[in-house]
Amino acid sequence: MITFFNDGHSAHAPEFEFFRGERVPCFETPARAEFVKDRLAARGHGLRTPHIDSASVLARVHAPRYLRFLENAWFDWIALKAGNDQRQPFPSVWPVRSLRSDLEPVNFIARLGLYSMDNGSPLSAGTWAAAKAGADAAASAAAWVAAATGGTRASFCCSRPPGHHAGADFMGGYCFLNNAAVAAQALRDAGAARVAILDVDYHHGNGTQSIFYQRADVLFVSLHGDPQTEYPFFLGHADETGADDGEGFNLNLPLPAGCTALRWFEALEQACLRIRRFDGDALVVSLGLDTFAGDPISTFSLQSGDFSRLGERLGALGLPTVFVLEGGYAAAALGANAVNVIESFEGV
Ligand code: SP5
Ligand code: ZN
Repeated sequence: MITFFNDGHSAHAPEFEFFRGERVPCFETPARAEFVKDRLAARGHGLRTPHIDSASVLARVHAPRYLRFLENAWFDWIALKAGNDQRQPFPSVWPVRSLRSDLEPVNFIARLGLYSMDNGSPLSAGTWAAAKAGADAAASAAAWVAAATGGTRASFCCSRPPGHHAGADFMGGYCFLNNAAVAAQALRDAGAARVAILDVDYHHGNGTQSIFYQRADVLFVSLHGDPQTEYPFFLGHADETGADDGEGFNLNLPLPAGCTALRWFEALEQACLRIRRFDGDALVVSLGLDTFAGDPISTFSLQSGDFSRLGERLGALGLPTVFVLEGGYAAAALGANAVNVIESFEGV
């Protein structure tokens, strides 16, 4: 499968995040993308350099003031104090209920809180560059599929940082720019009247859901750990079905933490039935691989062979498809698991 690889990904390399009150090494590492790249190369999949500037699509998916903040965030941070280039900023205050989010404070950490849903999305010097290059990779993968003439094309956006927790105006869950939303919007702009998004990451894709919640032209379907116990906790319940024009175009299939692969595939079947009924022109798959049994922060139990079964089922939908890499933190297994999906999709 043609893969658009974000060569700029390694510019985003924060050192640590917080876990149980302690600083721990980041789970979302540059090595993740390199493991996938190595496996793709070993299996003979063509790697392409992204060639599309996603700026105009980004402006349709994200709020202008958030994009401005993110692009300048590291510069603003290091300008604050000598030595900040050796420190990571984290938010410490958030505009929850009754606080104002219409005004952008001057204080940098306050602005970081305004534009964050958690303290789990560490920034580094190259975060904007890496995230923007990732959005370019998503737009490029979408353009490749949109340009298909006869036959069904598919492409893979192999990038990090991931994107599905990022909303129109906030970062979260290691995500800054919503690559799956960029791919879906790019497909729409290229002429697809209706696009389905299937999110199979362990965590609910709250950012993607919220971006398209009021729209009927983009269906969002997600299977994920039940938000009652699993991150992102505050979205992803079954009663979230869409609003306004988008009513009926959002389907969440939360699953209990620790559930079996059998149960997961039953939910996948429900998801596929909904996607088939939607009858869209293209599919975007938010391909999180943290449903893997060996994942260090998740509780599902898919084995490497199950990712082949996933790819096969998605291939049977017969839709032009853009795969977008999301989570998955058992880094050394990521290559085999990702390649199992895309090869089985193509019937290899
Ligand atoms: C894209 C993506 O997969 N983002 C996930 C963000 C999850 N951040 C919260 C991590 C909480 C880790 N809890 C670990 C429990 C281990 N026993
Ligand atoms: Zn995840």
